[in-house]
Amino acid sequence: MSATLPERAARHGGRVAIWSAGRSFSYDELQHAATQAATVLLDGRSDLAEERVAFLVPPSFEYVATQWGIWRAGGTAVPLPLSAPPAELRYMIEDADAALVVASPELAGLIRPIAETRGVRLVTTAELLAGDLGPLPLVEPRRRAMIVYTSGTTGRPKGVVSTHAAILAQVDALLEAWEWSPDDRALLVLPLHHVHGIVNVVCCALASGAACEMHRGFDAAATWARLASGDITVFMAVPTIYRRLIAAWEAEAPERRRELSAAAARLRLMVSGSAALPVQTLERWREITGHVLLERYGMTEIGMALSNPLRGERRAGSVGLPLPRVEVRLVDETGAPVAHGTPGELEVRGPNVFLEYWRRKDATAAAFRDGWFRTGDMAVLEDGRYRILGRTSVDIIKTGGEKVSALEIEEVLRTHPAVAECAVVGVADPEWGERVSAAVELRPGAGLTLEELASWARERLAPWKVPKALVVVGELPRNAMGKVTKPDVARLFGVPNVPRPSRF
Ligand code: MLC
Ligand code: AMP
Repeated sequence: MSATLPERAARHGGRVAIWSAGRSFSYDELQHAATQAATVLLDGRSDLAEERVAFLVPPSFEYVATQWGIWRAGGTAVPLPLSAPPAELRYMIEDADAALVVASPELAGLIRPIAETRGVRLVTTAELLAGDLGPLPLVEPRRRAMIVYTSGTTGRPKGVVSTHAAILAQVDALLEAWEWSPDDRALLVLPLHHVHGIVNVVCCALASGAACEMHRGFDAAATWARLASGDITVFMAVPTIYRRLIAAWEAEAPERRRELSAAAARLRLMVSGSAALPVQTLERWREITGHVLLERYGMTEIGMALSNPLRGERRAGSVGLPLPRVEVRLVDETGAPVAHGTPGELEVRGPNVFLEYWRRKDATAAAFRDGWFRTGDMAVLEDGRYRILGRTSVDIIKTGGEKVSALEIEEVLRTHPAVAECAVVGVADPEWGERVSAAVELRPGAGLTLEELASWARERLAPWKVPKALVVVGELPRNAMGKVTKPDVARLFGVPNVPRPSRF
């Protein structure tokens, strides 16, 4: 088995690897560009020896050339979210202890002050891809390959470290289960700071010799145009995106609708994940395209774990069965397996599981029980298929496929001069799944509107963490111990909180 993805893809040669910015790039061109990038990153050294290289590059040929360049040079790739404000970028660069920062030329200005204060080298993708070709190190599969930041119940986002072997295990499970082939052409509209876009779409396409068409972000009209082109065979998205595609289809004239539906029906595979797919969305999509969306379940720490079948019955509301070589179990609070039909916490084991939270030994230790990774998701096995019931923690919110920590947002909101105390909850929402909502107690004499709070928060937090609703209260609801009761906070927004199972 090859050590890293670029080595695995070496045999695809002259085939098209990437469509980006209106042109195609072959696997050979990608390998060449990655070798150039690696040589520039190495700057005369023989091996980056897992040094972290943070990169801020939109989805494009340059993104993959940078990622592969980092891997070929023996470094650890740290993809940064494009729309995060400088404060968050700085946090990730510092936490990862990045020794190098790469940015596309148009984004370099944003990140230069951070690189300068940290005294690290900043290289643009233009510089990376203008270099010579030098000798490259041999990279063992067990070495660290990537750090993806993820929010948790404790403090600031943590870096999830995956090895080359874990990434390829995640890829291989999907290649097998979803029957990827060199004839596939995947459409990427997802961001490339998460495993959904990075692993499931880009790495899978490139490991199988398929082509990946990369868009800078999601746009409903542009996506429909490409789905209608007949070129695309594989599409993956979060439920919020399917909802927007449905709305765009419904806004079309009847004849155009028929064209779009007929073209979409010809795709080989359409997948939904990263958040629960509402049954109404699944049903409507089936009416429009004939596709029963293949819903699967995953997490940054493990890649994908459960999936409905490619062939055979896809059950609405279910996430199917374990992927090849992935083991799962449901346990009670003591770690004892629960009976069929009884809810339990989902635990995962297998070659797909991450190595560690970056420089957080305690958090890593706490995330495992007897060698099993504790997902923090509750699930139940019903009629031989798994169904996800919700999180064990009320403080984890999923909005538009982005996981956010209520506690992290609260910590930031508490530094607002008008805020005395606050509580953040996820409120069920048809568009976003859950909507980040803040209840605040104000300081004496202070006033605060949602617009004021949101524009202040936008400078400090990624857009998906910015509250979309605000209520000002005299006092937050608390229990007898003085602890804020989140279900009561959610009720302040007039909509019941998404039903969550009690811990057990
Ligand atoms: C953007 N906004 C969001 C948001 N994304 N708010 C809440 N939740 C989100 N996810 C903000 C915008 O900044 C903007 O703020 C307002 O909401 C509306 O913006 P928009 O232009 O309509 O949003 P858009 O940029 O189109 O983004 C929506 C989206 C995007 C759904 C396309 O969020 C997205 O790509 N989500 C997918 C994330 C993903 O890949 N997750 C996978 C995680 S891995 P304002 O203030 O300007 O109005 C994982 C494991 C697994 O979960 O199983 O896959
Ligand atoms: P992340 O930590 O951003 O990787 O998000 C992973 C989380 O997304 C999981 O722990 C689940 O809570 C949620 N998730 C992913 N896929 C699904 C799904 N199909 N149904 C319900 N929740 C999901």
